[in-house]
Amino acid sequence: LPATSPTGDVAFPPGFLWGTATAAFQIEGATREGGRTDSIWDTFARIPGAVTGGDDGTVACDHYHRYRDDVALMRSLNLGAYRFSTSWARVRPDGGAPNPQGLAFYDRLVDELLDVGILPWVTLYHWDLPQAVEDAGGWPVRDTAYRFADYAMTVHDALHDRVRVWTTLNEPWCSSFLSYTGGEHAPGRTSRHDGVAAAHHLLLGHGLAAAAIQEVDPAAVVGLTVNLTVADPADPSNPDDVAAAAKHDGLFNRMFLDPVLRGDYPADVRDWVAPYGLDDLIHDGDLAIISTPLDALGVNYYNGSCIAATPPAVVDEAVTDRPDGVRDDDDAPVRATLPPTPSPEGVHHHARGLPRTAMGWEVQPEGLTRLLTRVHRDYTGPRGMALYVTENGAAYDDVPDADGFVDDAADRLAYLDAHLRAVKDAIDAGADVRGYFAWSLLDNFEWAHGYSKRFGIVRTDYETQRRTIKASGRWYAEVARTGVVPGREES
Ligand code: PNW
Repeated sequence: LPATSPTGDVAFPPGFLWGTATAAFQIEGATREGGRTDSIWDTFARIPGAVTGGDDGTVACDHYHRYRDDVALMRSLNLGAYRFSTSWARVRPDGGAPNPQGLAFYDRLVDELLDVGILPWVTLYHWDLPQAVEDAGGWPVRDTAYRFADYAMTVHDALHDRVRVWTTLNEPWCSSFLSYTGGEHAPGRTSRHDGVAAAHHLLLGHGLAAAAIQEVDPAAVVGLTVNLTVADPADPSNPDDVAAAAKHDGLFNRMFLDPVLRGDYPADVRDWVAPYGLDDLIHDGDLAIISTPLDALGVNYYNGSCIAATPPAVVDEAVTDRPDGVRDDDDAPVRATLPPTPSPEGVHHHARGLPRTAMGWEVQPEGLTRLLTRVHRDYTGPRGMALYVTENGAAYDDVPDADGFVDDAADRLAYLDAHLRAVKDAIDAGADVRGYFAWSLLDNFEWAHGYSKRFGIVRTDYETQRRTIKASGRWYAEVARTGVVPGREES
């Protein structure tokens, strides 16, 4: 496997975009400043046991006040692009009228980025729905799609003179199934009906916003970011495992890719979710809106999936022994090993003994090569669309020295190195991949894990808010400067 063996220098094509990614709720803090009101993550974090350590987003990385320093940090890392999200609850508090103070923050951030020559890559929704919109029904309600498109245009109006790249949603699988069916993310519901309805309305909101931006701004680069996996059968000679892997691929990958890039839900997916009411949710014209032609697709990849039709013999204690109490009921069965929850009926995740990150996620870089090659072949290539890896990275249990420096050469740096080699393998195989964003610029609020999981290439000291570039960050700065992943010594 060329992607995993430490070999020589790997040069990326000229113009390849090097960036890092963050999300508003994970870094901004200042949740009660500048007119912002609660999002579903503010509310969720107040539920005892919902977030590890009782952590919340009140301060986070204090990026709202430190954005100038953070942009200077990005400049010192030689980054060409910065993927960040805007907070709906800051821009339209309570989902209501536009808030000039909220917009002014993103205005300043964009100016600061442009001043140092970093491309602003705006994501309009990274999971922080205004609580008031949730109170009106949230994503399972059709009206939320229209409210999202309206909010999207508020941001576009304010920034379009300087922002060219627009991503509507980050990871609709997470904001539907992980949030409304798995109960693991805000708003913490556990209903398959709600998950399916949320998924359709997220896709509808995506299409409405994409079309509205394109109509007023033909030069805009408009895209969607999805989290994808490669689903491999545990036993390729067992037809039940093969079918279970296809089901996982259907409900995790194709349920989102097909309507957007092929104009319809796949037939097998329609059958699986029919009991949860998908057919009634689809109004005439929805699929045409959802399949609005896009300029780019963002792919987030963290791990592959090994799928079987039956549970593994040994249940992973680290996962089932949840300190916050397992929220499983008939609607959301307990997961056997590894993410994601919820698993559809007859879909079981097995561990393969691959190395794991601190999230418990298996490290499988060659999966990224196969994934990008497949997405290019089946979805984006025929449409002439560009692919970007909009997130990839790893949490590890960092041990800082007295100066706050983290030597993560053996884990996070190695993870990024292996995955970048995998991206290059996909490019060599013909996939039109034009950029890569490391997740994340900074250690930040890792959702239900709070501050206990660190994904940054820069360390955040949450006591002092001091940022210290890790070994992986120094390495990535060189990659971004040279466009070359340097050869590694065999250890
Ligand atoms: C992504 N899963 O989340 C998000 O876009 C980031 O905000 C987040 O910090 C990062 O990855 C690391 O977790 C995911 O269960 C969370 O399959 C869970 C899953 C996938 C993506």
